[in-house]
Amino acid sequence: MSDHLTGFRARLQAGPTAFAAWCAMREPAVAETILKEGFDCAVLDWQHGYHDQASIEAGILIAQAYRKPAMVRIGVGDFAGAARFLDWGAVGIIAPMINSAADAKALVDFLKYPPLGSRSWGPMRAMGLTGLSNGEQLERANDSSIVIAMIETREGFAALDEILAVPGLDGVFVGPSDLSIALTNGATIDPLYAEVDAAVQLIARKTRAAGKIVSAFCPDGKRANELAKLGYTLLSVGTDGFLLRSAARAELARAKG
Ligand code: 3PY
Ligand code: MG
Repeated sequence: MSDHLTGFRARLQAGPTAFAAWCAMREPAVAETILKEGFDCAVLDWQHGYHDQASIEAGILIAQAYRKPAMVRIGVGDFAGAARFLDWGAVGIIAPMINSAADAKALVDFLKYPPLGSRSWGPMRAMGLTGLSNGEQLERANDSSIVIAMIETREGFAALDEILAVPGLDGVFVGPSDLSIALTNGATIDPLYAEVDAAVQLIARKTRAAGKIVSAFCPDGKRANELAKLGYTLLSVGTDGFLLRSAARAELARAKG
C-alpha cells in the first residue's frame, strides 16, 4: 500500500536517477500540475519558497494523491520543524547549510528514532498515509525516512568525508548557487561555475563510495541530464517558477510568430 513512501529511500540508493519537481509556490495545484508530467517526487522548498505550513501539508497530500513521495527542504537549523514535516508524511528532509559532522549528527538525532537518534514519536498523518500500525511504522521509519545534508559552504565541502561518515545520514544534496558564492568568497553566483563543477564531480565520487544518496539542485534539464550521467540519483529540474517562466516565454514567442 505504501511502497512509494516506505520504499523511496531504497529506490534512491539503487537508482535510476529520480527527478524531483522543485515546488516553491504555495498553491498545491502547481505541484500537482508539474508532478503529473512524470516527475518521481516533489521537493517542497520551505527555506526559500513561498510556503506556509498549510501549503506544506497540502503539498504532501497532493503528492500522495498521485502516489509520489514528497520531501521538504527545511530552513537553516530547523531540525525540530523537520521532524514535524516527517510526522505529516514527508518521506525525506533536505537540510541546508550543514557545515560539519556535528551539524549532521544533530540533524540525524532529530529525525531518526533510537538507536540512530532520538526522534520523538508522533507520526500521526504519516501513519494515515502509510496505513501501517504503530509497531510497523516504528520498525520501518529509520529505513524509510530520508535524511539529507546540503553541501553548499566551504566548511561543509571541506568536511565532506566526516559528514558522509555520520551514521543515519542517508546522503548529501549539493546547493550549487550557495557553493559558488562560498567558493568565490562572495564574488560570483553561478551554479555552473567551474570550481563548483569540480566539487560536484568529487562529491559524486565520494558519496557513491560511501554508499549514500548523492543528489543536487539543477537549474534546468540540461544540467540534470549531465549530473545523472555522473551517477547522481536525485536531481531537481529547475523550479516551478523556472518551468512556468520558460513555458510562458516559449509559447508567447510562438504566438508572436
Ligand atoms: C543552492 O544552490 O544554494 C540551493 O540551495 C539550491 O536551492
Ligand atoms: Mg542554498
